[in-house]
Amino acid sequence: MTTVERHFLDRKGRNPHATEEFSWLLSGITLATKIIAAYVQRAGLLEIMGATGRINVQGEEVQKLDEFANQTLVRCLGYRGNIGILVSEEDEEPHQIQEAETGKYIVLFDPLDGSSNINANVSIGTIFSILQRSPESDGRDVMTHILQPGCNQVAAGYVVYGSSTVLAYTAGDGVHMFTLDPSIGAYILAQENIRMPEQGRIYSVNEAYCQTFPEGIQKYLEWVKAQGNYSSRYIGSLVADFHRTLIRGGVFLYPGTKKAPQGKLRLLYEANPLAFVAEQAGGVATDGRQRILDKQPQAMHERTALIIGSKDEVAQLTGANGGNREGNQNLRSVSALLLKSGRG
Ligand code: AFP
Repeated sequence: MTTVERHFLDRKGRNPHATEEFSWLLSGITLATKIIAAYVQRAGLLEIMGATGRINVQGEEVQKLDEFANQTLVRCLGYRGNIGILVSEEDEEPHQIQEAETGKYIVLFDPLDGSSNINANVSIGTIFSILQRSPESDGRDVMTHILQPGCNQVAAGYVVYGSSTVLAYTAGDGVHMFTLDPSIGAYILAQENIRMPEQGRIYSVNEAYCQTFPEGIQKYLEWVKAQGNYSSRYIGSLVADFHRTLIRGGVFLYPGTKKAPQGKLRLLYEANPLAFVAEQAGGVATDGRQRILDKQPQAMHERTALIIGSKDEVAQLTGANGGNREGNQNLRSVSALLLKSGRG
C-alpha cells in the first residue's frame, strides 16, 4: 500500500521538492481533508448543514461546512513548521504564520468548493496550490509572495468528497490519484501518471448564462449541439466537474458573463491549481486569451474566465488549431472575440 507521503518521498532524486520537509507539509493537507471528509459524510447527523448567515469576501453565503473546512485547514497547516503563509478563499486577509527563514512555503486553498451543493448530497471538494516564497522579493511585502503566476506552483491538487474520497496531486512530474480507505484512514495510491484523454465528447457549462457569454462561446455551444455526438454534464462543483474531465476527457468552461464579466472562478484557489493538474495530465487551461498558468495575478481574490480540459476539445473551442475540424469553419477564435468585447 502506498500512501501520498510515501509516494512523494519515493520521487526523491526525480523531483527537487521530494523532501521529508515537503512531505510533512503534504501530510497537513491529507490530515485536514480526512477530517473534512469524515464531517461531510456525517453532515446531516452533526447538524452542520445550512448557512451560517455570514457573507464571505467573495460575496457568497458561508455554509457551516465551509467554515469548518476552512478552520480545519488553517489549524492543520498552521502547525507545519515550513509554512509561512496560508491563503484561503474564505478569508479576506492571508494568515501570516512564520517568517521567511523558516516558513518558505505558501499554501493557497479553496476549503470547500461547490458548497452550495452540500444540502443536495452532490460531490464537493477541497482545492490546494503550493508556492514557495518569491526569491525576487525582499521578504517584507506579503503580497509579492502570494501574487505569483501559476507556473511557479511547486505542487497542486484537490480532493473530491464523492461516492468515495479521492485525492489527486501533481508536484510537476505527473498527476497521481489516491483513494481514501476509511477503514484505515489513509489515502492509498489508485493510479499513477494519469493522462487526460486528448478528446472527449463532453462539454460542461452552465448554459443558463449562454445569452450573456461572449459571441465565440455562444457559437461554440451552437456548433457542439449540432454535432449530435456530444453530451452535456454540469455538476456545479468545479472540483467534481474537473475530476470527470480529467478521467473521461471533454471540456469545462466558465467564461465571463453579464453578472461576472471577469468570470466567476478564482484564479489563485481554483483555476491555477486545476490548470497545473490539467497540464501535467496532458490537458490545457486558458482564459480564452492566454494560458492560465501565465497569468500574473493582480489581487488575492481575483476571478478569471476558465476553459479547461482535453487538448483537442479546448483547441476546438478556442480555435487554437485554426478551428480546422469539420463543422467548425465559421467558429472564430474566442480570444479574438474576447479581446474585441473587452471581456475575459
Ligand atoms: P459554491 O462554492 O458557492 O457552490 O460555488 C461553486 C463554484 O465556484 C464552482 O465550484 C462551480 O463550478 C461554480 O461555482 C458554479 O457556479 P454557477 O452556479 O454559477 O454555475
